Amino acid sequence: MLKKIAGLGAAGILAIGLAACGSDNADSSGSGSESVGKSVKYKITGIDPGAGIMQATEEAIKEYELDKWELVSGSGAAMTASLKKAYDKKEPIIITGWNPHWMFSKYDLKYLDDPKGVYGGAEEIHSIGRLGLKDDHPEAYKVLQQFKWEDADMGAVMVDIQDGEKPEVAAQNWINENKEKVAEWTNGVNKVNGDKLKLVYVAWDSTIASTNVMKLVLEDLGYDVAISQVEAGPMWTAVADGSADALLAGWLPVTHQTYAEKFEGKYEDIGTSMENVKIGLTVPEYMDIDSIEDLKE
Ligand code: PBE
Repeated sequence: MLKKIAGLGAAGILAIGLAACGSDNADSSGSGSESVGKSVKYKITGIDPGAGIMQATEEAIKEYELDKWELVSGSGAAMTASLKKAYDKKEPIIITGWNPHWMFSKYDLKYLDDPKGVYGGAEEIHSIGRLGLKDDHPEAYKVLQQFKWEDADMGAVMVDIQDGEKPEVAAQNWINENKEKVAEWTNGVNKVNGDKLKLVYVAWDSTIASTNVMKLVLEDLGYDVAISQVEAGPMWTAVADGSADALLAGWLPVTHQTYAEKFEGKYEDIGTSMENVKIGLTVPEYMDIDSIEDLKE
């Protein structure tokens, strides 16, 4: 397959293109005689419209002047299905990726460099509670404050679910294998007697993992926990208006900045459950581009 063509004149490109690929000079690696943009029809495959990474990507399209490009929304599941389809055929694809995510262990992927810093740097995942949660449910509040784990922990739950396990079973498996970690979260926490709690979450694979684990940990302490799946905006709204007790996927400072600012003063930032998480445009390693700036060509 035709690889790098830098340095060749137009006639040379055409000749090689014809020789290598017949009359069809589409290059499936997203490089070579065709621009990356053309090879993916100027489409970035995104997720649900309310996700912070979608807002950041719209911003990136503006900042990098990717005038011909379009961000296509869908869902996390639809995006990973498209990724699998492209990857199996070594076709080019550009997606909105984040860590932790099982896709990085399943596929060889890379983030595109973001020299303008649109996607922020090292993000953190915050646990966000409604006002008054500390007074009403001090034991749950303390667990959320002590809740800290790492990429590999969440990754293990995600991979288990991806391999076909039910989320609550995958969560229980992780808890069984990580009793010391859970003991740190529940250190000094007293049992309760059936107090009701409601966690809201979005169907992002990472958040499905954390929410299912926390549900089981709180239930083990005697809480009666409901988890409710919503969109990103409604997730923040529910905590801000008190109709839910907490959310575990507050990605800050950049990813959910808009929500955090919109609801400032109406929620409590309880603590950070994970550091060094990341969002960004993501492509398979086999694609011959490295930077968002390469999308301009
Ligand atoms: N994510 C996963 C979310 C936060 C958690 C990166 C897809 C977002 O973009 O809002």
